[in-house]
Amino acid sequence: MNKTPHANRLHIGIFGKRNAGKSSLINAITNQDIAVVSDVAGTTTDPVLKSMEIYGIGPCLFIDTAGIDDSGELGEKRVMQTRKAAEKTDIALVVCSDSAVDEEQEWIEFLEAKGIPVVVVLNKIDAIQGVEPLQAKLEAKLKKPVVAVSAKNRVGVEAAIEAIKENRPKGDDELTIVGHLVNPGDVVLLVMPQDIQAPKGRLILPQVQTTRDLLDHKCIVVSCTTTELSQTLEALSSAPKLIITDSQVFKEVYALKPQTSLLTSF
Ligand SMILES: Nc1nc2c(ncn2[C@@H]2O[C@H](COP(=O)(O)OP(=O)(O)OP(=O)(O)O)[C@@H](O)[C@H]2O)c(=O)[nH]1
Ligand SMILES: [Mg+2]
Repeated sequence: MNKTPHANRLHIGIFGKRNAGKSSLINAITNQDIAVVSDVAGTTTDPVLKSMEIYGIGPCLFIDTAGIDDSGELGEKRVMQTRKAAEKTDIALVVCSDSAVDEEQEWIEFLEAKGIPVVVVLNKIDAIQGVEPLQAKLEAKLKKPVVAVSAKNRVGVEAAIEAIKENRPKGDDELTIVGHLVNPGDVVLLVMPQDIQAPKGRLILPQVQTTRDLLDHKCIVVSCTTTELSQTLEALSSAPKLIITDSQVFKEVYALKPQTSLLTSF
């Protein structure tokens, strides 16, 4: 099991303030004392990775992180590291332990803006008076279901695992974006306008996911911007089987595309 490469594991990132019980929650979910737990705020400093097989989910990789509220020069560096960990996260667990969740709310927005599904956990319910009203209050504020757990007493852990299972991104088998349109060896051209609306320095998620999906289907993926379309078509020895582009430049691309090429949008 532990031979499963990192890339094929569901990467579960755990985020929350210092002392929220992030490391304890990993220990509770994995049923092992793998992460160091202590009542000293800032126990986990750098992201810590742990591979695990979870029944019903399969191979996972937990990413334990430093508190999102860490401060000072070193603290800020740790928060940067935590933000980097978010880049590798397939699904996030955001751990709260009381009613102050402004920072958690910001993180939920940050993660969701990256297309990362978020499961919110209210930890330490063994030490909270009136768990249900607090849970309801958090659900109303965060506009998301909140799973109540006690990592310490291993209560609610099954519900947290269930929430991960329900919210995780669909596996390759379930999620095929263009698989039904292509065959192995097909040349597929992605026309991606990198205009003012495109985010700086990266591609948007649908473009990345489509590329990945095509590569998984053994296609030959070629990409260009709208302005290089004619040049790109000339450079190819035959017309691409399929062209995928943004709906905003659909007309433009349609006018230039070889007759035999199919055209669709991201
Ligand atoms: N009562 C109670 N205490 C808990 C629970 N979970 C964690 N704790 C305690 O909270 C403290 C912090 O737990 P950690 O798991 O180290 O918290 P963390 O979020 O990883 O903290 P940092 O690594 O410092 O960011 C420890 O003293 C834990 O024993 C819980 O469910 N109930
Ligand atoms: Mg920790």
